This record gives sequence, structure tokens and C-alpha cells, in this order.
Amino acid sequence: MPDLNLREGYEREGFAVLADPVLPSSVVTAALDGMNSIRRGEYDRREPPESSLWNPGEDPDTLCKIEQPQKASQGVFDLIRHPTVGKLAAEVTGADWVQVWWVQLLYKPSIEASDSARVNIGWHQDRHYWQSWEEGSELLTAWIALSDVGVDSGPMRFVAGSHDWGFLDGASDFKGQDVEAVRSGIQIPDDRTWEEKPALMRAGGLSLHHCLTFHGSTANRSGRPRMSFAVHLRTQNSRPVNNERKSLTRFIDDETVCPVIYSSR
Ligand SMILES: O=C(O)CCC(=O)C(=O)O
Repeated sequence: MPDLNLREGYEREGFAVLADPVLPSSVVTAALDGMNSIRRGEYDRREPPESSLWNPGEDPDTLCKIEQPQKASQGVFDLIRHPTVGKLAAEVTGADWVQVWWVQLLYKPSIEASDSARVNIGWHQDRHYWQSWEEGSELLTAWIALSDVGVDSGPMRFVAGSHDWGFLDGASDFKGQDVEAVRSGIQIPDDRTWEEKPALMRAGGLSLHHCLTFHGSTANRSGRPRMSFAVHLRTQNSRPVNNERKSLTRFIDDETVCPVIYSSR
């Protein structure tokens, strides 16, 4: 039975949070092993991840973001293709088909107060970075927690209802470390307010967010790493620009990288 409250919340706020674990702990544990191996540069699947901002051996005290890690780890692949992820994405969107099209490994170390500027993720709409998709494409993200995410872990913060503000070109800055400065550059529509909501969850929980929902995060001060995968999804209502396969859409015909994780057709 679809959870209508989940869908209603997603449509109203532009995100939904499943705070309790929805994925089996064995799947989460295997993905965690995969994450640790990839961070060491050890791969047990087809090939290395795609070119990334962070590479094995680099500074452990900065945000680690690795592109397409499912290519390099069976445990990660099994997590991102878990049917629960597809079912929940279908529930919030009403879609009859869901595919993973890109994945990012995100490891945010816990750091000292003085060092906050190295791990922040500035406010952004994902759509800004996803111009390989035709306008109006239905794109969303499942952010899967591999560690408990509390208020002190530098959780993702969503701006409730901002998916209805339209695409605000030029306002996004994922790399912007001064999050207040990024925020001051965002033109909030006259009849709207900026209301931030943290996505708190336990390991094995997840959030889903719309590609126009503003979000960002600040430092992790929990004393433990914040570990997750951002799994970028599309529904049947999406198409690459000119139907070309390039840049971020270049893997979509390869289901060993971009599995279809829901279909009711
Ligand atoms: O992990 C974060 O704090 C932000 C991740 C993000 O921007 C995303 O999943 O779209």
C-alpha cells in the first residue's frame, strides 16, 4: 500500500525523511565495507570510480566525495539498487519506473571547531549541476545514511517548499564554504519564507529530495564520521538533452552501473 502521507509531504515540502532504518542491516554493513575499501583505493567490482574531487590517500580531514562508487564495490552496488529505494522513490513521485543514473559517496569527517570551512556544502538546487537532462525531467535523490545522523553530525538541511520556487539560475554553490554568503545570494520569492529542516536519521534510513529543493550542510562535530551515499534517480518522465548520452547521462544504458530499481509496467 503506498504511503499517501509520504507522497503528500514530498509534494508539499520537496523532500521526505525516513528516519528509522528501511534497509536491512546486512546490506548497510556490506556497503560500509565497500565505502571503506574504496576510500583505501581497493576495488572488488568492475573498475574504479569515475574521476572525483577526493582520491585515496588525500586529506582525511576534508569532505570526501567519490563519483560512481558502485562501479568499484559489489556492496555499494547492492545498496543503491535495493528495491526499497526504488519503491520509496516511486511512492513519493507516483512514478511507474525508476532508474539510478548517478551515485556519489559522501564521507564527512568530524572536525574541530576551528576547521569548519573544509566540509561545508553550500546551498544549492541539484538541477543547477544536472543540465544534461531536459528541462522538466523528473529527477530526485535518495540520500542513504550509513551512520546515524544527528543534529551535531552536519546533517543535510532542506529548505521546505523551495522546490516550488522554480529554477533559480546562478543561486547554487555546492562548493561555497560560507553558507550564509551563499544564502544571501538566493532571491526568495516575495510570498515565501526560508525555513530550514534538518534530515536526521539512523543508519539505514534515507531521505528523498526533489531536484529543485535547496539544501546544504555544515560541519560535523559529532566525533564520528557522517557517511552516506547520494543516489540520483530519474523516473519515466525524464530525458537527456537531445537524447544524447554524454556527461552525466553517459552511463544510463548500462544497467550494471545504472540499474532500474522500480518498474510496475
Ligand atoms: O551530503 C550533503 O550534505 C549534501 C548532499 C547533496 O547535496 C545531495 O545529495 O544532493
